[in-house]
Amino acid sequence: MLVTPELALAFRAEVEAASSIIVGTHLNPDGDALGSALAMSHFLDDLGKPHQVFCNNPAPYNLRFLPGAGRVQLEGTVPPGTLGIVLDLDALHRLGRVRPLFEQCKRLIVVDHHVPHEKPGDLRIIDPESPATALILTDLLLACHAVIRPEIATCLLAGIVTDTGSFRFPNTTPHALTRCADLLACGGDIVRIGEELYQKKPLPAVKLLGTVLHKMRLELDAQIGWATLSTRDYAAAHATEEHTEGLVNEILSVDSVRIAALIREPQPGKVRASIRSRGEVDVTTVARVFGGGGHRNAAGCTFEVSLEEAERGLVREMERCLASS
Ligand SMILES: [Mn+2]
Repeated sequence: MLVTPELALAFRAEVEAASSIIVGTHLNPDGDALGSALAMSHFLDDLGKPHQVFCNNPAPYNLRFLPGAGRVQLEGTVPPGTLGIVLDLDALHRLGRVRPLFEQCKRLIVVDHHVPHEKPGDLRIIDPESPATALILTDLLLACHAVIRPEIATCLLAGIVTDTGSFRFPNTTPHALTRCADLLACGGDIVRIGEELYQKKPLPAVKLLGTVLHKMRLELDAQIGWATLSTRDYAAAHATEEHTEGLVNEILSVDSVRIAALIREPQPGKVRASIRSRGEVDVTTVARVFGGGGHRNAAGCTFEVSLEEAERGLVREMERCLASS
């Protein structure tokens, strides 16, 4: 395990010595990012340490239930001599617009589980093997003999649940499950987490899903699936771009489909595509043709052409990608 007593002591000493602290995480925060930042905030509360929480974006819809989600500030000022603590972040540019605040800090602590590219920070608590930053933080807080209140437990649990895909991803380790059991024992609200993250959507998102399923097209023995969403479709569902989240996975859930795409124009002239694949099929090759990128099984790109033209081009490249894999 990464968090040694020495590391916990060093962390504790940095925090004790600081007269003011700011906590931050990456832009467009997910459950691990926000859960970790808010758990840290509650921990600092318990130490009586004045602090502020900064992020490029406010808590997204599905994370607003996290205890303390309303604390997130989009801007502010930093007193001289401040200690910065950033979580779930491997490079400072991922702080977005709040980056200058953390660059003004006298000292910087980084708690993260990404493979480090840049190596910012004076004290780095990094474990690329760990499934979630929230898991590293759980170990750290326990090593600091912190009292894990139910609010803290819920934030940490939400982080681990999110980054392990609800314990479905290969990164679900025995240690992660053991710590989740500990967090449950501390009063972590796993029922609420399940409800808020996976069983609740705003009405426009559900309506948009209906449109996607209705408009879905399949080709090559239903190995390629896609749908387009026009500006008019968004308007009819009273939806915006954020309601698109996860919809492409519904197309990929068709058992025969090996490549899925959702091509959309939420606002006139703003055409984007999300591309997903199963197994060995590498969709970065598709995204790159249009100047985009991503990972083997999840990529994206933007277009300067009409929705119809983008659709034609993308389908052609998906066919090519499937033929070559
Ligand atoms: Mn994470």
